[in-house]
Amino acid sequence: MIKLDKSLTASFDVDPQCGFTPLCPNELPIAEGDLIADELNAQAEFAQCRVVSKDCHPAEAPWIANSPDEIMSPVEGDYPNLDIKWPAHCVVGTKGNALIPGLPQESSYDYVVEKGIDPLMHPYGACYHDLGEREGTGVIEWLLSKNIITVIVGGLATDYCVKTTVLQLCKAGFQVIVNLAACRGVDNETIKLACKEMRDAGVVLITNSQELEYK
Ligand code: VGL
Repeated sequence: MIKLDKSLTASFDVDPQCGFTPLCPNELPIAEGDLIADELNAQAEFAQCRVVSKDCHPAEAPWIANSPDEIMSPVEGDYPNLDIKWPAHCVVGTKGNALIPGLPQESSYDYVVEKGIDPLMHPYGACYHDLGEREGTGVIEWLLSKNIITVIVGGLATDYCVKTTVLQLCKAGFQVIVNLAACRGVDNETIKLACKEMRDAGVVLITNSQELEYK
């Protein structure tokens, strides 16, 4: 069991958006991505505040794959803030951008991170707008202003945006707990690697929120 002081703990929902679920099969559907809301809500019970990040992408960008064979191929040209191509997803104003069913209204969150609107950047982590981690989104500063020590993280996808956000939070000095029942990932092999990378960085991985208790 992990004992948490609620007044020092935040809950962080990383990109829990329809565009990463089977509800939007033409975007980046992650198996069971739409089934994490209950665990995200459960982990939030242990936190004094709740943050959500959202991919807020434009409909057109150099990183958008125009055909299935382009997916995950490198982005050509001199774009330091774009790495590989993905199908269009989570476009602002579309269903893919919406939070998955079962979560609170966006306006009920204490802090909302919107990332990825600049077509020349495709960030994974929620703490920086760019892959070079120079331009902060403000969430680290906001968490510090709330005296947060521990952050419980869940969301989509374990092996991309969750992993990157978690490592950024670690680097910023927070104690990070990843709730695996509140996460789903793209690929089993990269999920395994992501878990190892997070553990090596000092992150505590839990199976589900029942491993949490109040101090
Ligand atoms: C994500 C791949 C591409 C994620 C975002 O949210 O994990 N993965 N864009």
